[in-house]
Amino acid sequence: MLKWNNQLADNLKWTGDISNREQKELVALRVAEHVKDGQVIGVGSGSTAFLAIQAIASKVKKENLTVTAIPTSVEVALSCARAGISTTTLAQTRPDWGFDGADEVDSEFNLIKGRGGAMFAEKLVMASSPKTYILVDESKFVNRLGHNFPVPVEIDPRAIHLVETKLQEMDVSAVGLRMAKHKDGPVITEAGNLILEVRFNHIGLTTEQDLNAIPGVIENGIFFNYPVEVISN
Ligand code: ABF
Repeated sequence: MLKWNNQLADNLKWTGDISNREQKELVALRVAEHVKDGQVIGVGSGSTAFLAIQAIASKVKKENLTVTAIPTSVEVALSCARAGISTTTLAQTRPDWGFDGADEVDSEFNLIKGRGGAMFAEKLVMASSPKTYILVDESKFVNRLGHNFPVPVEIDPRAIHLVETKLQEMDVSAVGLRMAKHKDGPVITEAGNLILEVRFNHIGLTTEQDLNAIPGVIENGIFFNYPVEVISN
């Protein structure tokens, strides 16, 4: 179990801008209402999930509850530890339920996720949970997946040419390599992989599985037909 007992923790806070913060804080409070004593909760990434961790931590403290988190990234594990929530792993147990953010949500509650590059762990945790609350502000709703965001595809670096070639056989309009903020190198995931950003002309029923069938693809950011309940405002 990761325990945070270092003074540096006082400097740990969300460093990026949080867009639509007020709306996100409201959905964060709503997901905290679902927390019960003794539960194991899958914890997603992103700014909305970060705000939900704060809301849950405050409820846990106020009501003297015990909850355990299964975090979807090192950053999330640190946020949980900082908030006083202990963590475990999927290798040890499964979540009673989970929560996460999303980049796009369509009318059937299919999702695009992975702007933070953690979609592999996010999908593992979601697939292990009977239910995941998806916390979104209204800007995330789209008529069709792929409207605003490309699909992130995590690949083993050795497969970059193979995956690029295979993608050309799919209904794809553009492929790029996700670069670090200052464009001085590619983004490297926690597992040491690269992320391709793929624009599809159409995302259909089988696109998620078709992508994962390419050798070298670890996971992608399409979440089709998962047991989710959307919380928005
Ligand atoms: C994670 O955080 C990602 O899958 C998604 O890309 C992002 C959403 O972030 P935010 O809540 O900051 O909009 O859930």
